Amino acid sequence: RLERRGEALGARIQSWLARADFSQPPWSPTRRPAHLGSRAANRYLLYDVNPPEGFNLRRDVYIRVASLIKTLLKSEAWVLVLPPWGRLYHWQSPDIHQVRIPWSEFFDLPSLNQNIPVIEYEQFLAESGGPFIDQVYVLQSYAEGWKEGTWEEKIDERPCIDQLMYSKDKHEYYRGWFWGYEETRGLNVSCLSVQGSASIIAPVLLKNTSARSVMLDRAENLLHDHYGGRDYWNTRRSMVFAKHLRVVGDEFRRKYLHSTDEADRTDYNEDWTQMKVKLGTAVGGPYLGVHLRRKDFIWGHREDVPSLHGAVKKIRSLMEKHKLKRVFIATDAIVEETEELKKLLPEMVRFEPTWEELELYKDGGIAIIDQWICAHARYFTGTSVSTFSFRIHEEREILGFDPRTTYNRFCGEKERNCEQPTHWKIVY
Ligand code: GFB
Repeated sequence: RLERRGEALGARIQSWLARADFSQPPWSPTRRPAHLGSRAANRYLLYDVNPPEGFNLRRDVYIRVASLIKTLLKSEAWVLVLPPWGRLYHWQSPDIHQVRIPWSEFFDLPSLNQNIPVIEYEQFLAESGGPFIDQVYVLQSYAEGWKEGTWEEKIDERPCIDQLMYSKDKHEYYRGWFWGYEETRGLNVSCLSVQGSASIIAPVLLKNTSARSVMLDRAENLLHDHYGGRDYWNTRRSMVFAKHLRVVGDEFRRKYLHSTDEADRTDYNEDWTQMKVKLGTAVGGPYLGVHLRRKDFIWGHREDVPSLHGAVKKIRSLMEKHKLKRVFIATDAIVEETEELKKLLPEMVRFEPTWEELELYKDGGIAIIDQWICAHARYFTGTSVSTFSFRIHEEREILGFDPRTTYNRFCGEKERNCEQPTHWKIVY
């Protein structure tokens, strides 16, 4: 049965790929900006993030690196190599192969390519001549820290502060994690102390090195160029979820939550550049969407998370206030906790994948399906400081929801005055 599902999905993906027009990617040499002339072939930018960071912070780091690529493209033809997904701390489902996952399993590649030129790692291997990365820069902060009150943007080649996560093999190549691709080797590794936004590193890449492939490790050390600005939102909009995951989420909405795009006024345009909805026009499905982060947040963010009883009390009051009979809950709670939740809130609805579905979509895909369903709710409440909830906020902005139905969170048990997060506005 699993094989048949796999084949069906494979066939669907093949048919989307067949329909997509890759003959002229927006960044192909023939479409290069005239001022770049017909200069040498692409240079490749690769990156990775601190291993303990989760899926949704990594999605934010992509936005920062995309902004750097846009800066580089003003001078040279660079391509971003998408870092394969895997070995994430939170992806703990047993017996499922969760390394070297290409981006196309979670995101729509043609959509990403409409914003910046991107390729999968396997394509990089095929077209760059083998598993070699010419230069690895490990980004770090400054050993001396920064003096309060004197923030300045700077970048300098410095001795590595922490022990390098790369070691030399007998051929003098650097070996490291490299997203689970054991055969990949680095030719050169050095450390850069950086304090500033992503594009601060552009002059180093353009002038200080002629390496054709450059990897930035610990790329989360780069800040956003213009957080919440036009480029930020263009990149964020281009991160369209893979269609097969959206289809599963939509089917679930229709079947269990009486929610369809027509009735909810959440029409989706496959081409994100054409999707221009006004905030406040989306109505959303007749259910309350909830993201209840548990696991490591219970001890890691003790002040911010409610008890299960506290959460259910809040959920009931929101359902009453907004006259909603249904509630969809996305949560990473352990089985014992979900059992207790079900007892306290028997009407709750969850997306509970079969083992086959989990194997097919993986933990990342299930997280996306949960986010997609929460994003379509008439009213949403999430968990304070969870990037999982933040990404739902953004998805709802893109769909055209009134921010008042979006930026809400559970309060911690001891919080007296639980202020909701500041509203983010789309700035063009
Ligand atoms: O995505 P993420 O970085 O969000 O990590 P936070 C949480 C991971 O847990 C998700 C799973 O990527 C999912 O794999 N998860 C959490 C869920 N909630 C749900 C849910 O409702 N449904 C499903 N299907 N999966 C970060 C941590 O967590 O918080 C960092 O990753 C750090 O290490 C930071 O601790 C403060 O932002 O919630």
